[in-house]
Amino acid sequence: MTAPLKTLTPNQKTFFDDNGYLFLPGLYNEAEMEEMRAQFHDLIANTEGRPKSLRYSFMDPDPEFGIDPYNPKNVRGIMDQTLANDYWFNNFTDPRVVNVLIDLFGPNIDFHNGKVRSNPPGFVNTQSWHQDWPYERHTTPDLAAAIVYLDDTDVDQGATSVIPGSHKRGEWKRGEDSHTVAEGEVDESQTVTVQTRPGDVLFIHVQVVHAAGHNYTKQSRHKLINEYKTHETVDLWGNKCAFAGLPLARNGKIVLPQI
Ligand SMILES: O=C(O)CCC(=O)C(=O)O
Repeated sequence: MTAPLKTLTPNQKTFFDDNGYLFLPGLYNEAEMEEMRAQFHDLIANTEGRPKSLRYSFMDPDPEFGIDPYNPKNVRGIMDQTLANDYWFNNFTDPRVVNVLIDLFGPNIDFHNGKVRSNPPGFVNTQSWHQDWPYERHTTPDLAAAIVYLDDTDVDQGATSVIPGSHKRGEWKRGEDSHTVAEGEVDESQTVTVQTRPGDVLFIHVQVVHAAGHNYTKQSRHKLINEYKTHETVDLWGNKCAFAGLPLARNGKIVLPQI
């Protein structure tokens, strides 16, 4: 007998199974986003004195687009933002997100890793269409990323695009020596760009083909990407990221309290 869904509707679950992604608008409300954006600003503006394994990357300012004061150092990414403080610990262990993962994959959920992808003004995405799978192989593809949007995104404004149903083909042909999908494999007419508002969350299956967009605006755009896996699937990549394998749900129940 299948377990009753904890938070998703049957249609949402079927949509994810069929398409490999699920868009949940407004998972975080306005007040929560005000706090998240304030915490995030602190994270990207005050980069000194952080745990060493929290790794920042920066983009050279684009003279045409300038710098958004919200992202004064032009941060373009962070690995293991989960280590920054209790707020960010609570963020990746949020039961609302973990319950979605239970509905999508089953009762036993572990953490995989957390990162920030920022698109400063003038950001050009050079990583083409890809599946996350070749970057993080496991015994079975039972992983998904939850992408939390801190800003409005749209075409050429940092939006993420996906190819619905592409996870059903398993691993796609890759370019030589590359983790990204081989040229000519993607039919652009099949792609969907997900427009977002702050507080929206996009769940993407580890084998769904997707791509980040460019940001040809003067506003910096920011995404948190926390990834989750079933307890049963075993890491073959050698995941050394913070909190890798941390148990989050067992037998359909959240096991970690919020701090
Ligand atoms: O930044 C995005 O919109 C998507 C990020 C992405 O493609 C990835 O981290 O694999």
